[in-house]
Amino acid sequence: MLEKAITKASIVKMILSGQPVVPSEKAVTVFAPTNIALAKYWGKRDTDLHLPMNSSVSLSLKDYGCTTTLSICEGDCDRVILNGEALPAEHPFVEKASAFFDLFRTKAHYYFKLETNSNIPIAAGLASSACGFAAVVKALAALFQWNLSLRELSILARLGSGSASRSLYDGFSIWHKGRREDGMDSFAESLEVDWPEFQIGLCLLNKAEKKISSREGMQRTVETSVLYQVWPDKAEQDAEAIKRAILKKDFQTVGELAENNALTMHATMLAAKPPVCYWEPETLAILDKVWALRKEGVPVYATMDAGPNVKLLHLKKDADVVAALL
Ligand code: 2P0
Repeated sequence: MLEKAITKASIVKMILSGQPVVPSEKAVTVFAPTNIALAKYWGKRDTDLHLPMNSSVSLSLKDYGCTTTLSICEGDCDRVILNGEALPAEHPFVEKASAFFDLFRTKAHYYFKLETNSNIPIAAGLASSACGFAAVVKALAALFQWNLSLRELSILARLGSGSASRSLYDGFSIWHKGRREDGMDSFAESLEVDWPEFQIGLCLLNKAEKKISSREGMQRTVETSVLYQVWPDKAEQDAEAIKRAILKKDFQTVGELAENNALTMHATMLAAKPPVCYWEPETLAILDKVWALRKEGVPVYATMDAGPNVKLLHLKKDADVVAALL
């Protein structure tokens, strides 16, 4: 079998060419926010490089995410401490982190100690992998003092987890799907909009880890859902329209498009074989309440990711009404 010419390792090598290979700092601490997609990323055209079928748009949550301390480890393997608990080497989280670190081990074979504290539940559809990998990339860049652009850092974060490309930024960002085979044009950038009135309320129904990972759910949808055929074009149009509405600060248009985009994504999952369903009865109950509130004239919209929890899009002035709903 022919070996793939473009790999994660070859992309990292290209981006890090000429950058320091010896750490400058003993330990660094960084924060990366989690992000909620308003136009969703669902489906890959390249599963190895995490190249998406469509562009996506998100808003980072200012106070929610991962605080990560990274240092060089004296031992003979990577160590991961998650929310104060040292994880065993065979833990899937450690294996995932180590596989990512492998891409960055240069001449000297460093091992890393990764201490992460996350104030959001892990793997519950709250983009924990997005802020996790974004934080690791930010920390590596600080540890080695790489002189890289945000665009390059976004590409590196994408290699860990697609949605991590967007967690490099505060506020609104767009992840361009790109067209190149090597993914060098598939990165996120800030939309540079200051819109503090736009808020996201989190309706936490279940903190448990999801039964089907996004990665698996996404792939199964791409491969088996007849409804997925309409997704890439619709999602691309939604991302562009949502971006334009954000730039105009047109809340109603953003809300309507974002809710419809999320419901369409879940419809594609339901048509997968076997079905991918992240909802629970309470998810639908909250949606009913959102729609009733809208009928009463309150502009509130819902979005859901790879989990049962509902995120409510609303304006700051309606925060009390929305909080009462939760
Ligand atoms: C998003 N999700 O745009 C969409 C909406 C979930 C639903 O990005 O395989 O954890 O690591 O690239 O980034 C979750 O997918 O998947 C996700 P990988 P990731 O936020």
